Amino acid sequence: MKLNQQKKFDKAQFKNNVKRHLTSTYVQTVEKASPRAWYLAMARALSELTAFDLLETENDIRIKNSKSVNYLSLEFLVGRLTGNNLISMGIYTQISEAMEELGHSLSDLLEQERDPSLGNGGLGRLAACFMDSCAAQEYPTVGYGLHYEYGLFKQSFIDGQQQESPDAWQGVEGYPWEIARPQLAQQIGFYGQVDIYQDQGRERRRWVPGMFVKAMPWDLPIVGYQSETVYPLRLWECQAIAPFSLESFNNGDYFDAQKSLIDAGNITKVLYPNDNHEKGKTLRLMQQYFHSAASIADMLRRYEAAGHPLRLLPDYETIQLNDTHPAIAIPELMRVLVDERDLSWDEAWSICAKTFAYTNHTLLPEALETWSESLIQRLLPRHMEIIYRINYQFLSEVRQKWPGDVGKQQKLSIIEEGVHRMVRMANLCVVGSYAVNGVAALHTALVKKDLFPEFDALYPERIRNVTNGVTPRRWLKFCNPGLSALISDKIGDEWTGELEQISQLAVYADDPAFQQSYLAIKRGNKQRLADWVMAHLGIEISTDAIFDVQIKRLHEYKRQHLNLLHILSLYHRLLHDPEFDMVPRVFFFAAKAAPGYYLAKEIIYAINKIAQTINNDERVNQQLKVIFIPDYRVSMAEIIIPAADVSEQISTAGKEASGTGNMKMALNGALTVGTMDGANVEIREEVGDENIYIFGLDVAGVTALKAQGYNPFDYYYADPLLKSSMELLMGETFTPGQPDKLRVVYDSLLDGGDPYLCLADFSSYVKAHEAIDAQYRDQQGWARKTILNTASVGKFTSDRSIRDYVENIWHLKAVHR
Ligand code: 26Q
Repeated sequence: MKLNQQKKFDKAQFKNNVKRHLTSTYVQTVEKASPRAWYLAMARALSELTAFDLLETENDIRIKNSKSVNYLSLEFLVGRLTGNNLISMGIYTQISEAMEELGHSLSDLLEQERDPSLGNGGLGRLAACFMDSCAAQEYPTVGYGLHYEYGLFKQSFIDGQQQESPDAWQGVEGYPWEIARPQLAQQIGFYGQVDIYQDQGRERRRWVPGMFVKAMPWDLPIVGYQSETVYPLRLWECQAIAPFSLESFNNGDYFDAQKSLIDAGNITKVLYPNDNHEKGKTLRLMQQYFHSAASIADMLRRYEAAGHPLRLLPDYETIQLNDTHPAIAIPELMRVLVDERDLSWDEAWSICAKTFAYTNHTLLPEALETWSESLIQRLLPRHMEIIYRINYQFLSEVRQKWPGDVGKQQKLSIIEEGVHRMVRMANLCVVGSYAVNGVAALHTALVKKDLFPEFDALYPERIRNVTNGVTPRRWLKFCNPGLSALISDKIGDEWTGELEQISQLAVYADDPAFQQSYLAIKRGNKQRLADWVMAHLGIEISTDAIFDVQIKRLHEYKRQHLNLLHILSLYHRLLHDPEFDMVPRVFFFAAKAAPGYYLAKEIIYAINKIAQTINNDERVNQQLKVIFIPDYRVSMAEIIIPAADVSEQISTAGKEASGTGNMKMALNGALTVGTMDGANVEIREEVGDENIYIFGLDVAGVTALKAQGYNPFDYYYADPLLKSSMELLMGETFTPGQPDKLRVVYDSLLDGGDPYLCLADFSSYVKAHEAIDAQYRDQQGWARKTILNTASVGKFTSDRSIRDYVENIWHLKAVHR
């Protein structure tokens, strides 16, 4: 790998470029420019440097003649680009000097960048880590996503209740890293009808859309770590084709003409804020089709320009579907091949079925996407016909495999029968893909056993595992410079490109000097977080406390309310048990709730009210504090994760597909308290049972308990600590003057049946935390465990995940520039 940027970097010229952007792009004088303007000018100048390599990569004839992956995702939660791209380009120090000479501190300027909030959570962040790893290892890649005007909402609190406000992430000045590609714009149709016509004696079909919009691409440069490779993350923005339709304008239908304008602007206006929940709105399906159609058209444009015949498409292009959100790409590619490129159905299907691969990210039934047949029929009439035909052929395969078994046909059919017929997008994906993967070993096993057992029988090799990973560049090197330097000092810096090397640290786990350095760095990171909390929330916390962290979207299955019950149990014991002694703890939460998810919002409210009371209760607040960090986002994670002592991964077994925060925190030396769920299972395998706190029911235990009939009251009455903790939720302890305001949470756990088994796992969870408390008192033993966590999680680099995709699914080769 080369360090080309470093070689060709010309500091004087760069400084001139920054000043040029400052004055001509952002129209501010060098003397009076704000820090934000300096950041913008700097980022623009850097973006220019990468644009050159982006074009070079794009035009590289070796890439045109190699196989590429097209990563289709409705979300890419990339995080701030500037700091990371500087590290990848290898010019962090040079730029820091250059900006210093211009009178600015680089780290201050980096704080000016807003997070591009183009994703909800895990799935979107995974896509971003994957782009980083593809670029670092130079596997030809194009990421395709949407250019939302408003990303995920910003979160604030009024009296503890979540408030949402729109996040115009680009700012008024525009986002300096993006590059407009108007030459690559596409036209996308909606609605209309299907025409049947004769062509040389053959009956053919053609979709005549009733409305068109323009898909305008914006490229974000994904810079390969220490390489000259820059791949595009191509984000489509929806625009109206023309200011308005002249014809309807002339007819006097001025308002109708404006309507197309308004509709078009709406399609990429805002990211849907649901996480692990589907809500079938027309506009969401329009987003999905808009994204798929533009991406398929762009892929074919590149492919055809390279001059290869269509029948060889699967040898040169593979399309990875990030969950079912881009599933409509399957019938779209069929439509283009059959209707527009004149291939026979069978030729087209044999191409399609070797091109698509699908990643499943959830087993939750409420998150599996279905769309009403009548909606698809209206919006995309030709696609509906194609789906019927795919299903017809598929069901004949099912009949061959299980003759006479109508039940199997009903269960596997892409169309769900009923009063309202629905299209099952997951079934469409499994039928239309050559590979289907789960995202952690346990998850994949459950996909085979519970979600798609018949598909697994019908297509035995199709379902496989690729365990998720995270990029060590952002999630260690960049966010934890102290620890990174310490590691590199001991084992060199190869680990940034090859995280498996980090296992060499294990020999230092018992070395007292190394332990001291390691703990000192952790304390420094905790101080950085404590300073943030003081500056932004005005709450004082001590770095002597254990920093206990749960940061993820708010969802019942993730059980933030189990964490809360544990906190209530500590509060109860501190107040009522004079013998009780605990190491001071600060519990950190950060979580956004989908705006329509009532119980999730009530849980946030409960955490906030409990935090307020406890933090102000002089009797306990030297030992116990609760901090809810508002507006969780990638840049906030970069501050919290390096400061974590304890990582809460406490979902009901079988519900969390993988988790990736668990990997980031273990890498940064936090000890996991977790269930046998998702990737926790593999983290335990790697770090060893002594270095992780596993508690609660496993999948078999959950299944057995549910089968026997779970009654939360059994646990409630049998465990006095649980009962006392729960009872704190009643009355007005945390909501003075407003009794029973937290009752919704209490009720969900008792009358509501506690669907995620919080009460069943409570006592085992409390015990795990007692063990953590005891271990923390022995700092040497703690240091050993935390060092061994860092040293043992090399497997969870996204570089390894991508190599797994390459070897087992994509079958493509790196092209080194
Ligand atoms: C669907 C339909 C309509 C609107 C929105 C959605 C939607 C959006 C986002 C549905 C689901 C998501 C996101 C899911 C997600 O983030 N899943 C997580 O994926 C991670 C990466 O594989 C895993 O680590 C997590 O376990 C999984 O929950």
